[in-house]
Amino acid sequence: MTDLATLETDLTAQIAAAADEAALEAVRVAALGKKGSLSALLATLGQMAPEERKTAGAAINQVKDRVTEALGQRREVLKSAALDARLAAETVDVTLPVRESPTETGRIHPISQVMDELTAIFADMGFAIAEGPDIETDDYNFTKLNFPEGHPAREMHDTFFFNPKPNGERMLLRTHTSPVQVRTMLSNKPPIRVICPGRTYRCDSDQTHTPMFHQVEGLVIDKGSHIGHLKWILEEFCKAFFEVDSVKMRFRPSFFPFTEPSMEVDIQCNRQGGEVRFGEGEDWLEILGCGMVHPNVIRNCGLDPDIYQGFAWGMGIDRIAMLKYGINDLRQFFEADVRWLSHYGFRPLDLPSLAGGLSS
Ligand code: 2NL
Repeated sequence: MTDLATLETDLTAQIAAAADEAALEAVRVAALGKKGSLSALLATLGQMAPEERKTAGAAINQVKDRVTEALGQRREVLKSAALDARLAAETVDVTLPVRESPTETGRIHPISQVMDELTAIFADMGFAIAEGPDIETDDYNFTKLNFPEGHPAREMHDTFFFNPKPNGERMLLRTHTSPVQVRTMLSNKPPIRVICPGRTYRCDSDQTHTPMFHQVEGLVIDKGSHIGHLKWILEEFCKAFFEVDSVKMRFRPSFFPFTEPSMEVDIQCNRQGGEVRFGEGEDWLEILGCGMVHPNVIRNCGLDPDIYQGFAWGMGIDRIAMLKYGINDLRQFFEADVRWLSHYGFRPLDLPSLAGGLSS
């Protein structure tokens, strides 16, 4: 065999053996590139006699054409194999379900839900919502609320105090949300109708107490407000909150330094069968404390108690959330367990409203 025929056989074999486009390109460069084997043969034509050059030139060019043709065919085969491999590797199963979005999987904590329910109910009755700082002065948390200096009621609140300032003033974590109402009275003119939901703190921790808990308090100050208004508001609230047509309520005498008279309120319920049902039954359940605002408190907050009367109430949000949603362990509220939350939590786009149903 001539050198040319050997070269053609070699190149044809190399083309057939090229496993991918990069390998094939290397074969092409080695044959037809500037320094390639076929190019080198073509370069020898210059030194040949004219007759010899004619036949050799034609023969080399025919080989070059066949090699070029074989390269082209092999390139097409490799290209379509590469595409097949990519299509197989990159398949997507379009029948797989789409992953749920956070608006579907996220849950609202029952305490947030109950706060939203409370605010919807009272906003509907014309109440404003007020908030204030968690860190308060002794004056706003106790003194203005008619807790005498050194009175045992101050000790009963199990207060978290901060270290005293150089001037002797002691800041504290508010033990109730009442300082928010104090601030409201100091900065607003009556008539006042506010509710104040928020975090409160007492140094107490057991089965039924956590050092941080949630309260909502309400305050009405006006010229003719009386206990009848208070009873009506609380009744309307209980019916709306527990989603029943009627509730029986019982007002028992009690004591708070900031109200006179003071009362504790029970609602009638049925505890048979493990769960609590409202609007029926023979049992009583304490849900809140209330009373007429003490004249000293009205005076301490810059108003004349001979002109203005008011009433106020307060309740524990954690407790009423447990009652309404059948949660039996207070501490689970604060354990941040997503499994617990996915069971007891609420869907984020189902906002409580009186028209749409509070908890549906
Ligand atoms: C309870 C009882 C109550 C108030 C809170 C209040 C606030 C001001 C003036 C007068 Cl500024 N009163 N708040 C009144 C009565 C009861 O809470 O058992 N809370 C969990």
